Amino acid sequence: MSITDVLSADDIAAALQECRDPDTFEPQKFFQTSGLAKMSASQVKDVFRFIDNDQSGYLDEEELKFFLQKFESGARELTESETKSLMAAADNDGDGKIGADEFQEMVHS
Ligand SMILES: [Ca+2]
Ligand SMILES: [Ca+2]
Repeated sequence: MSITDVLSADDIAAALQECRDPDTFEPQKFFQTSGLAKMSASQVKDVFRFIDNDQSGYLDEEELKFFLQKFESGARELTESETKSLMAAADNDGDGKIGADEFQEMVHS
């Protein structure tokens, strides 16, 4: 799939603009502005599978680093502290990776 199949290109551009500078990425703000927060649980899980580069069923820190680039290939990488706080925001069971359910709960929290 292409991310613009499920999200508006304008909304993605606006969400990326808000976190253009390093260490300004705020997960909830991004999910709101991009429109992700308004999507159904099953749509959010489609997006999860799209972000899960190696199709492992989990997002690890290496994949989270490239989170923004899954929305727009020219976007920046997340910094180490942004990657860690995104992981912490979703990783409810503390296993160091984000499953589809954890991702969906974070988006809709
Ligand atoms: Ca993975
Ligand atoms: Ca987890």
